[in-house]
Amino acid sequence: MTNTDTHAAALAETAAAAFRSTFGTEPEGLWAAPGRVNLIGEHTDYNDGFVMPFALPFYAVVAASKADEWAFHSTYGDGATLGGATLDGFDGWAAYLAGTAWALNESGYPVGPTRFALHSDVPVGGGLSSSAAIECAVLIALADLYGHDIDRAEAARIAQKGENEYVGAPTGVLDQSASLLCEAGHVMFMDCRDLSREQVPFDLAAADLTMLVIDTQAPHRHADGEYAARRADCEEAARQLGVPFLRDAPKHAKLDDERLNRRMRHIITENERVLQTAALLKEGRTAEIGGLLTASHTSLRYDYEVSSVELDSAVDAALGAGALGARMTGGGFGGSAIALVEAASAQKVEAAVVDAAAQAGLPTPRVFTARAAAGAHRVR
Ligand code: GAF
Repeated sequence: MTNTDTHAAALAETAAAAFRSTFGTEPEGLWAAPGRVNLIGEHTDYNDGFVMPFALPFYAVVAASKADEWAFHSTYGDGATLGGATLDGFDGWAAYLAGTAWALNESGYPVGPTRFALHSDVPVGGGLSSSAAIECAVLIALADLYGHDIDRAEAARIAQKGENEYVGAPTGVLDQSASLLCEAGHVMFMDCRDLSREQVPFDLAAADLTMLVIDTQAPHRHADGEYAARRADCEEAARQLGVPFLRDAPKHAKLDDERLNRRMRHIITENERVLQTAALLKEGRTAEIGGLLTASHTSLRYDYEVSSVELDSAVDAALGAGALGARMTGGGFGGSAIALVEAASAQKVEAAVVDAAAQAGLPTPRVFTARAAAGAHRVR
């Protein structure tokens, strides 16, 4: 299986056309980076724990050329082209581009003014990593244009630095690693302590299985503040235990504070579930991971408290209609859920999820079938 994608190539031609009409010249190259689903291992990344994402065939693509000034054009939003002599002061979507260039400079990989046209079909706000996809497309474009050969794991840390320090979102390294390091047809088991990883074959069709992605279409609510609060809880729990990260907490650790105890329990049990999921997949026992996915959701819902009424509706309806397992994926507070289903019951599960949302007066979810796609790559 090659690490290229015809869909990414088609999207990249749209970025190239936008580049030509905005700047009046051909771009020097086209680069693509995907969104992701995290199969399991949620909120473990900033606890030095385990994650298991795969790339989705939705991509952020950039057409880019070296230039005299920075210039950022996007096919979404108001169609404006933003830019200037320096990288200071960008916000909204442009901050993901400027912040990545800033982080490269800060990390000892100097890059100069560049023109970009950005196009993306990663659903914005869907919890499928639309921002990291932009960062990673920009990062590999700048590395190529300015002649830097950067190890992909280090590149993920650099993209994360841009998001943490320029954009100001205190996220972990899951999304950037997924976008840069995942391979087509595989799910990636990764240890966030050292970014060591293993590509595990993930051929659902061969097992007569389907994975549905259910984008609840619900806006993220309080996502930024609550995410930071969960991080702070984990740091406080680790401090009280006297360990560097909750990854290091003993299995039966107990804290007096009831809330911190629940946060800690989620991280400890979630790391175990990732290890169990990886072991089952490596033995070809894919259908048996369903219970672990559902247990992950229960833990995120009650112990970690990052689910939402829309995500719970989707998960409950999927399980009620016979899904083998279902859970929210990504940061939570809206966004997307996944459901592992026998291929023959995919339509029934999809109908049940849509029906449950309608009954509860929730937005109509967008449901599609996941495929483990190629990670970030140069298109031409
Ligand atoms: C978001 C963050 F960006 C990731 O770093 C990760 O913490 C995830 O939420 C939860 O697993 O996607």
